Amino acid sequence: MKTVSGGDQQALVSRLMQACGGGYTPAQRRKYFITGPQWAAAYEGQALFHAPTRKPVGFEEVIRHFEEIGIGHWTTHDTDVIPTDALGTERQEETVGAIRKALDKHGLECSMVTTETFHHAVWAASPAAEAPEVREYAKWRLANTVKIGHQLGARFAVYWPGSLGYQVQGAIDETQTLKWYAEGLNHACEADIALAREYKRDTLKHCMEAKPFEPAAEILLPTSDAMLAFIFSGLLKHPEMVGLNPEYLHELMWGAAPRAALARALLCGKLWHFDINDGYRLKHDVDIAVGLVNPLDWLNVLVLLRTHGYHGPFNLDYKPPRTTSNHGVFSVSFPTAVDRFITLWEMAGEVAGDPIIHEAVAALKAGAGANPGEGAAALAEANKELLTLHELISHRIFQILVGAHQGRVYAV
Ligand code: GLT
Ligand code: MN
Ligand code: MN
Repeated sequence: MKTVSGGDQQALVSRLMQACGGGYTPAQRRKYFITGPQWAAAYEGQALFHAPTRKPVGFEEVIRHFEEIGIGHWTTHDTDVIPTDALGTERQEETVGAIRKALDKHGLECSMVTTETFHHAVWAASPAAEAPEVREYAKWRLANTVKIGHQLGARFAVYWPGSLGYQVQGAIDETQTLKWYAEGLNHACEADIALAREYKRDTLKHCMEAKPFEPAAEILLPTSDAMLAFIFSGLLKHPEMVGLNPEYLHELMWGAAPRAALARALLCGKLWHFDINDGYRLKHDVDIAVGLVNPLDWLNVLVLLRTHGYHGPFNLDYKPPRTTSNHGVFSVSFPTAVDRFITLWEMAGEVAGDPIIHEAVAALKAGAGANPGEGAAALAEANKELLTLHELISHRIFQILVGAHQGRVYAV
């Protein structure tokens, strides 16, 4: 193939995107409660061993591109859009005003706000640090984010305590640190109650997000299950205001089955928000876009969510790879992530309505009709042919994933 020089490269990418087909229109994409993070779109490709590969992108540009793509909701950290030293100043008010204008102009809504409590040096010992002034500052930051949330019309606030932990052992008291962390959340909820009254809005849904490691080596609330225990521990003054924002990859990172982790959150009535992405088990937080690594598992996750009435938000918390250009972030990365999600969601509807799966599940639930008093061996024998249906169901789900249920076969 002949070389592809500068100006021709975007044209090639566009032509091959067209050739891929299978895209949805912006109007179709907007029907889903999909949310696009400022930080994902503006991620420049940097990491501990990686220099940035993309140029900075501001919120106006992100919001404009989200409109073009058909992503109807936008999410942000406080410091994604307001520099730390401008928080609480006139510049914050100006920026919030400019964001509102941009959202209105492009027909987007801000659905979620979150406080950056991990990047700045002030959080070196976490927002629940020993120094009382750091904890006071953290409380102020959380309340300030809740205020920004009300000003922008958000319904959710997310808390990711990635720095709530330690690198070296024995330096902090875990029980005390968790109590201090609860004080921060309590402050955010109480500030929210007052602000909701002032802004004549409902209080936000406060959602905790777990990640098992990184950036702290050991994290005090490493899993969604640990967070459920924390929510119900008695430390929170308003446990009814606090739920979960699980992230698909963060559950995989500790070796969990994401679907089972989500099921536990659903059972507790705490699945309120969901960060969607993909990656590998027992590895670091690569934040690959949804469906590129584990499409079959993703399909099963969405079957669970569809059949239990969870319809979003689905927050595209992934990092466009550093090999993707600024142009590629909005022309390839975001639209294809959204389209894979929609495809998997619709397939999940096919799984949920599939007559073969229905009949198999019903038969399994009916059982063999044997007498429980006949003993273990007799019961096992009575049910053994029925149990082959487990594998048949799994095969059927695979068929739906690859379109074989619609007659897709290969000429062999
Ligand atoms: C950070 C983290 C994400 C969280 C964000 C919310 S920050 O990018 O890796 O998983 O959702 O604070
Ligand atoms: Mn996340
Ligand atoms: Mn992640």
